[in-house]
This record gives sequence, structure tokens and C-alpha cells, in this order.
Amino acid sequence: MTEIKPHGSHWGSFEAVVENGRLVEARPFARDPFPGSLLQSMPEAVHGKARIDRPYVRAGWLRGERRGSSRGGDDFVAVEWDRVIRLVAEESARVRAEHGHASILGGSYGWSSAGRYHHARTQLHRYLGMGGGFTAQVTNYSYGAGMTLMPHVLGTNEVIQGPVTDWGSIRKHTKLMLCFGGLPLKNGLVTSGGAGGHEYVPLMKAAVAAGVRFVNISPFKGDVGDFLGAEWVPIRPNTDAAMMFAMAHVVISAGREDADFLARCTVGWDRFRDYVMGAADGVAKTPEWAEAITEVPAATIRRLAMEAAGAPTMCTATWSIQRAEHGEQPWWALTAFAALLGGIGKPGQGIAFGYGSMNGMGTPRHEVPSVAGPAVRNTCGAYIPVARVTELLERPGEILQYNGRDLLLPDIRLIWWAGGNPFHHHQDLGRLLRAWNRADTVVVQEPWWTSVARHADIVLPATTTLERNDIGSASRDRYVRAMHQAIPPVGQARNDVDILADLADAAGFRAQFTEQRDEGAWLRHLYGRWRQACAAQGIEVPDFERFWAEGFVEIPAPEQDYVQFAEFAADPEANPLNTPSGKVEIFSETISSFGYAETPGHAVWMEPTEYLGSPLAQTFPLHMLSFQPSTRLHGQLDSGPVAAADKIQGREPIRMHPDDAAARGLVDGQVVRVFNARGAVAAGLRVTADIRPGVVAMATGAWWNPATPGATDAACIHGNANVLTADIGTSRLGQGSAAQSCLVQIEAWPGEAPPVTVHVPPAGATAVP
Ligand SMILES: Nc1nc2c(c(=O)[nH]1)N[C@H]1C(S)=C(S)[C@@H](COP(=O)(O)OP(=O)(O)OC[C@H]3O[C@@H](n4cnc5c(=O)[nH]c(N)nc54)[C@H](O)[C@@H]3O)O[C@H]1N2
Ligand SMILES: Nc1nc2c(c(=O)[nH]1)N[C@H]1C(S)=C(S)[C@@H](COP(=O)(O)OP(=O)(O)OC[C@H]3O[C@@H](n4cnc5c(=O)[nH]c(N)nc54)[C@H](O)[C@@H]3O)O[C@H]1N2
Ligand SMILES: [Mo]
Repeated sequence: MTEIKPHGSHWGSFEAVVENGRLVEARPFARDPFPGSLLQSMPEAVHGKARIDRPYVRAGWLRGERRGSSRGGDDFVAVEWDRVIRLVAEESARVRAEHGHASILGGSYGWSSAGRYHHARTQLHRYLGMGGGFTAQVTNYSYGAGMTLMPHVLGTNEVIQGPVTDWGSIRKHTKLMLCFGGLPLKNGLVTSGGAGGHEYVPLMKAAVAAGVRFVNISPFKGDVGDFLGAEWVPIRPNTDAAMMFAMAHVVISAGREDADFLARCTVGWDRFRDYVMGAADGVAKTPEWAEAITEVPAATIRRLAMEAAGAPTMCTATWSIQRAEHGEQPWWALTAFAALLGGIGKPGQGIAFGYGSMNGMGTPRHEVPSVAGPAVRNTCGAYIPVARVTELLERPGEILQYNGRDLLLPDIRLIWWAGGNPFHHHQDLGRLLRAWNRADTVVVQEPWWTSVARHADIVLPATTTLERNDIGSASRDRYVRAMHQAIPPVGQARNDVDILADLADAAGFRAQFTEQRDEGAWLRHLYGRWRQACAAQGIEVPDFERFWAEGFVEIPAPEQDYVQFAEFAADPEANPLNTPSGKVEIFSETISSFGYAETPGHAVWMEPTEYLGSPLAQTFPLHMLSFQPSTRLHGQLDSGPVAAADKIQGREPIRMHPDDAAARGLVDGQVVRVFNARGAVAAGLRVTADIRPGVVAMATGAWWNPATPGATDAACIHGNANVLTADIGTSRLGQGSAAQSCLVQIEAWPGEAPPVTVHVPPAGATAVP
């Protein structure tokens, strides 16, 4: 018998086609104008060998090996649910009693899955919060540096998270769109919380048809769709700020800056001008100066700057640009450049970050709230900026500087993850594992044998969204979607919330945790709250019963285009920004007062330790970018057929320019060894002139497969880029991930590469039937 159920995921809404209790197809939502291919991986992901069939405990942990023992190489031992709940309850009670609440790292960063009620990370935070609290993680990997910087400069993170000036306004008013990092189509495949409609491609096509000219300033030509007809400016990675200063130099030299806007709406412009023109440090930031750093011809920089000064221009940069050492600088520099042009707050002009980073950025929609999950309270107070996790584990009792504060790093004894994968998202995985091994105990809730589950002591198998009922909702999406349970739990998997409710029971607070609601009552409750919030804004949505039966609610698109900062630009005195001056802070007294040498009071060019201009490039002459994958979401769906079809001899592809390949005697399709001082990975070589010479690029998300399980220095035979990336903060200001600052060398893989083994259960574990 075939059943069809409405459902949703970060990579698109769909109808689950179910036969005999198994998902056989995920059919795109009929209203989605541009559904992506990732849905095709779902049946294999949900029922395949990578699923965890039952609870497991690491053999060494059962023998009493705690702090300092090595994880990832041991056998797993199957245990019953009753026993594993008891073990976790006892261990967390012991850690809280002996070491205090802050010794539990419960930040659990990661995307989890779509669905607001069963959101694993939210539920874990709720449980740990009620149990006394935990060490939390603030900011994110996506734009951690930018989101720390922008409140100082523009007084808001809406310039990253939206609502930003929408595509309707761009289509009607923009003449030139300068896209640092391009507008990569692959990134539009996903939205956090779930995409009801992928509107990104149709919106861009409409802008092209209206005559908007696009410039793709990126080392990778493929960072825009061909239909954009974009000019390609193949810049050296991590040098964008230098190009931006040079463009400012051109505009100022020509006397074309918008003096009125600068006077009314900004502070500190004179200091920025002195820096750009060379009055401050004796170095004029001319196009020739920038050419030497960026390898973008001075003539190109001049031409683009004058074009921008002469026509309505939208400036944008992808989030990736700030995921680099000194990643705050290009974003601040671009904001200053947009301020010079005077377009901030004008239709189709100004600045926003991430039009090319995720579906929904710039999509016209009503600003109604998204459906909120259950409330969380953490009274513990300890936190780190998320990307400093290894340092936290390495340096207990020491101070970490962050955004003007001195954070005391707690002594972590228990690490707990539900809905995230640090062995996907973090940099320098060998170093992470060495630090990880210092914990007494690691608990992981996961549906799949991902690298984080493999490096846990206690593995609790979680259901996927298809095995439960939920509501999908995203702040950037026009649809709220019913996610009907489509199949029974796979193996002995349980819902995260039910696992945590049993643990809450053992700790004596089940009723407080569940609020005595079951799944159905929670969904009605959360939906009801959202319906009220909509009503308060004059928007009527159907009641729960109708929503559930119809499968979705569509919020009508607004009639007017949205222009960010319009009120501010029209009258900055009446509508100040939320900065100390109420204006755009081209110079920030606050940031200057922190006294960090690497982030003075205005944007500056600051050389990264690892880029093509640094001394290290003598030894490791290739700059490796690790971008978001087109074939999965981070590590999710890596076990599915869409990701598999893209791999080369089972390894993650790495793109390289033909000249670089020829210089090394390498050919397309062969397995190569990518290495630096931090480690080595096997990858499949994809030779293409779409990437500039000296740069190679590999998507993130191939599950970490060390040649020797448990070793912290073994090569990854599958191609996980994070074996190679540097684990440093962007600066003390942002402390964001600097994954994009990474030099490597490449050679042929010596002999035959061993087979990839990471998509089947590890030693001691069995596969789902
Ligand atoms: N080198 C490099 N590294 C990067 C980046 C980069 O550009 N370069 N990008 C960074 C960025 S921007 C991000 S956001 C991070 C992403 O890093 P993560 O968000 O940590 O990556 P995911 O693979 O999405 O991890 C989510 C995990 O949750 C699990 N999961 C899904 N549903 C459920 C559920 O219902 N219950 C439970 N318990 N678990 C579930 C999935 O199986 C998966 O393992 O990576 C960062 N890392
Ligand atoms: N299909 C798919 N889409 C996704 C995700 C996914 O996993 N899969 N992840 C989502 C998440 S969590 C996030 S945060 C966003 C991230 O969105 P982004 O951070 O914008 O995405 P990336 O793919 O990392 O980078 C975009 C492009 O920037 C270019 N680039 C890198 N470094 C530089 C540089 O120094 N200068 C210039 N000019 N260009 C550079 C690279 O060529 C790269 O292709 O993507 C989201 N979208
Ligand atoms: Mo992200």
C-alpha cells in the first residue's frame, strides 16, 4: 500500500511516498518553483547502513576509562535502552556534583533537522538548562565574526540575517551588483528550518532580465549561475579587503564620494579616508597597491569603482568571506565603501551580506514571526564563542578574550551533542580529537554513524524527522509546513525529546520538562502561540486542524518592496541606528577601546598568516577553499546517492586549475594527497579552468575517515577538508571560524588508496535490518 504524507527538511518541502513502512521517494512540494536534487538522497539516508540501530557504549568507557582515554578506535558494545538511560543519568549527576554545572559542554552546535518541536539542540538545551545549566556556545560558524562586528557598525544583524533589501527592489533599481564570493546557486538549495519554496533562481533571473549587471569577485567562476552573465574577477582568496580599499581610493580621488550621506549618516569617515589615502600610515591604498596583493588588475579595480560611483549599486559579500583570519575586515571595508557611495537605505542600493549564501535571503515576504520551539533557560552563565571549542577543552581555567570581554574557560568533563557534528564543522580535526579526549565522558544523540557518533562514549540512536510529527518553519520562508510522521522508528531509534524526558525523569523533573504535553499537544500549543502572534500583526492563519489537514500555510507576499535602512537614511536623527552614535560607524570607538591590535577602530588591510602572499606559501603553495557542498547539507546526506555520484573513486572532489595540475603531473579523475603541517587527506582530482591558478577548492561534509580509527594524526582517506584547516579565531573581536585561511600542497596519492569505510557501522555495531 502506498501512503503520501506532507513533510519538510532544510533542503526542501516534500511529500513522503511510503510503501510497507519504508520511504521510497521524497517528491518535491508542488508549490516549490525550483526544488533541489537533495531530496533524492533521502530514502537511502533514512533506511541505509549508516543508521544507528540501537544504543551503544564504548568498550573502554564500560571498563572505566574516562579522562584521557582515546576515542574512535574502540569497539562499541550494544546495551539496552533502560541501562543506557541509567548510565547517562548517573554520569551526568556525578559530573554536576563533583565538578559543577559549567563542566558540562552542552552547546551542541549544529543544524539538527527541520521541525520546531523536535529540534534536537533546543530540546537538549531545555533538558540541560532545567538540570542546572551547562556551558553554552554563542554565535555560529556561518557568520560568527560578522555577527559580532555588525552590531558595532550598523547596530543590527539584520544586514546578515534579514530582512534585507529584497530582490524586487534590486530588480527595479539596481544597475550594478558587486558580489564578493559570487551568488553560488548551490547555497540556495537550503534554508535553516526548511524551505517551502526555492525562489532564489527565479528572482535572480528576473533581475537579469531587468538588466542588472553582476560582477562575480571570487577565485571560483562557478560561484554564479551561467544565466547571470556575470563578469568574473578571479581574486586571490582572503584579499578582498585590499580591493575594497583600492575602490574607495578611486572614488575618493575622483571626488565622487557622497559627502552629504557621509556627513548625515556616518561617523569616523575622515579617519577612514586618511587610512585609504595614506595620510595615516604613509601607504596609499591605490589600485596598484591592491593589485600586488589581490592579483586583480589595477585597471579592473578602477573601472569597477567608477562604475559603482556612477550607477545605483548593490554591494554584497557571501558569509564565507568573513570565515577567514581577519574576516571582520572585508565586511567592515565593504560597509564603508557602500557608505561612500551613499546608497545605504536607497532602493536597490547599499549593502547586505549573504544574498548568495542561503535560500530566502532577499525573498519578498511578510515579516511575521516563525513558529517558535519550546522555551529554554540556562542559568549557568558560562559560554564560549562557538568556534573556540578546542581551545575551551585545551585551556581550562584560562582566559579567552572575546568582543571586549575576558571569558573564563571552564573545566569540561562531560561533552554532550544532539543535532550537530563538531567532527564535521570544526577545523583541524586531529587537534580537536586530542582535546576531545580530555573529557571524562562524551554523550551523542544521532540518527547516523557520523564522525561525532563514532567519537562518543555513549551513543543514543535518534529518530529522523520522518519518524515523528512536527511543524517546519523558517524565518526566511513564506510557508509553514506540517511534517506528518511517515514511517515507524527505524531500529530502536527514539525521539530526542523522549530520550531526554526519561533522563529528566531520572533527575526528578519530567513533568517540568514535558509540561505534561505529548507530541500532539505540543504541536497544537506551539502552533496556537504562532497563530496568536500572526493575529497581533493582522494576519489571519487557519486553525491547527485545517493546517494539519492541508499540510501547509502560505503567508502572502507583501505588495511593497523592502528597502533596508530606508527610514534611517531618510532621517537619521529621528530613526537612529542602534550604534553608540546612532550612525554607521566607519570608525568605532567601542572596538578601538578593546585595544586589540588586530582590530583597530576602522577597517584595515591585515595580512592573514596563511594566504598566497604569505611566507608559508613557499612550502604550501595552494590556497584551499572549503565551501558548502552542492550534494548535501554539511555532513548530512553524505551517505546518500547524490553525494556518492559526485565523488571520484569514492573520494571528495577537489578542484584545481589545469596549470597547477600539469605542473604536478596530475590528471583529472585521479586520487591525490592533499596535505599541510596539520594533516593529509585523500581527494579525487577535478581539473577545471573555472578556478583560478594557485587555488583549490573542496566541499565540506565528507565524513571523516581516519586511515586508523582513533588516531589523531592519520590521513583521512575520504576527503574531509577540516583535517587541513587552521583552528584559529578570526580575531579576538569576533573569534569566528577561520576555515578559509588554509594553505596546502598536493601530490599523487602513493599507491592505491584504501577503501572508504565510514558509511557502515563501526566495530562492534550492527546495521539496521
Ligand atoms: N572547513 C569548513 N568547515 C565548515 C564550514 C566551511 O565553510 N568550511 N562551514 C561551517 C558552517 S557555516 C556550519 S553552519 C557548520 C555546520 O555544521 P553542523 O551543523 O554541525 O553540520 P551537520 O552535518 O548539519 O550536523 C548536524 C547533525 O545533526 C544530526 N541530526 C539531524 N537530525 C537530527 C535529529 O533529529 N536528532 C539528532 N540528535 N541529530 C540529528 C545530523 O545527522 C548531523 O550529524 O559547518 C562549519 N564548518
Ligand atoms: N547546498 C548547500 N547549501 C548550503 C549549505 C550546505 O551545506 N549545502 N550550507 C548553508 C550554510 S550553514 C551556510 S552558513 C551558507 C554559507 O554560505 P557561504 O559562506 O556564502 O558559502 P560558501 O560555499 O562557503 O562560500 C561561497 C563562495 O565564496 C567563495 N570564497 C571563499 N573564500 C573567498 C575569499 O576569500 N574571497 C572571495 N571573493 N570569495 C571567496 C568560494 O569560492 C565559495 O564558493 O550556505 C548554506 N547553504
Ligand atoms: Mo552555516
